[in-house]
Amino acid sequence: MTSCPAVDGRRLNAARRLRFEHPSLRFPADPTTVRCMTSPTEFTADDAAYMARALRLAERGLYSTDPNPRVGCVIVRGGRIVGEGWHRKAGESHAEVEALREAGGEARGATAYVSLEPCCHHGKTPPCTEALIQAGVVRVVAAMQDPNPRVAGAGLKRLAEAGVATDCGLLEGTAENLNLGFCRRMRTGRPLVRSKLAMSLDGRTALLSGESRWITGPDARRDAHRLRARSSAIVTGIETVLADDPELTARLTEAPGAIVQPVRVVLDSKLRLPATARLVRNPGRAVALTTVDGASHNPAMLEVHTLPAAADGRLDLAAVIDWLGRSEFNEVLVEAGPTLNGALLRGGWVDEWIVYLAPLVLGDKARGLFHLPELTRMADRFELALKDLRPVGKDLKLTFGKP
Ligand code: AOF
Ligand code: ZN
Repeated sequence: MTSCPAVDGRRLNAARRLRFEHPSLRFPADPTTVRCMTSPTEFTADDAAYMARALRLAERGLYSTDPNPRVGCVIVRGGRIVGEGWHRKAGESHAEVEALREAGGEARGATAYVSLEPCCHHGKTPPCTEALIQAGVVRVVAAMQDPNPRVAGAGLKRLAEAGVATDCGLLEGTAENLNLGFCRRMRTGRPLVRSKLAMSLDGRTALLSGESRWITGPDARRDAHRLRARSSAIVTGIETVLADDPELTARLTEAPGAIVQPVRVVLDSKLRLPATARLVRNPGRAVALTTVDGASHNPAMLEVHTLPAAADGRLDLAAVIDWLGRSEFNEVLVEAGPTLNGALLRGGWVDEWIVYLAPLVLGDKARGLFHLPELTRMADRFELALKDLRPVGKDLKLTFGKP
């Protein structure tokens, strides 16, 4: 695999001008993980516009493709779009197949723009490479290589061997950002982990009583539901469940398509999760991760997985993150209290900290975001890097990542 060669300034600018803006796509891609295969290509402004369209189509699968990536495809012949498609749901047709279906006979001699390298393996569906070759497509432009080891360049290779011209790396960063979690899992076996927090102007998250609801306004809460909807799983701690009894479902009125509800995962080392908890009673999958023997301590017949304990008796977070990856979760959202967030910060397990800052003051008795009792010296402080900042209604949304 060779690294992606830089596109020259003029062509890159055309691509940049056409880069669409979407709040979920602003997080910069990790440049060390962006790869493509082919040599520099004369990408034109038209190429960039069609790829931008393919990326927009891909985005329609934001809430529904799990564990698959979001992928869009545009088929163009004679300067005209003859077919469009996107991947809606795992097990259903891939973006290319959808677009080819719409293009019909007009795919012969056409160029296909795909936001991810076409697959060449038999998964739940047959390989897209063969569908493109059979349809008579003469050129395939991919935004990025598929990080799935079963594809990883072999899709473009297969196309090239069949005489199809292939190019890769157009709007690559945007494509990568759309599937950061999928890419992370394919490359490392672990998911992308986000933690969502809400705090007052004085950095407090809840009153001492534990009362923490409604710190932020309706816009921020709607935004948080979007975060839930795009996540494969929501992770919380047993203390939060016992205190707040959250539902942990994604409730959105403006979703572009169906929402595949995230799996609710409770870190519950002693298996105290009551069968009456709302996140258990509600439809959909709920899982307790515990350190005790799940079979003998499980009168409520919950889905329980037993994982190793850390030295402090709580769940070993490395084992938890590995389990989340093995469960094919791409994006994991943590919605938890200061204890779990403190442990996650301490261990460096979170990739994105999303903090909604509400313009209110909760006072000295209220709790902070992170429980880190061992932190007493300035030298031991944790530092984060601000990645994004925007108002959401009356609140401010801050996104932090690793420095
Ligand atoms: C594409 N186009 O639209 C998508 C691709 O089990 P399957 O058959 O659905 O295959 C899933 C894998 O295919 C997934 O892990 C990723 O590598 C690729 N996804 N590929 O050509 C698409 N969604
Ligand atoms: Zn495919």
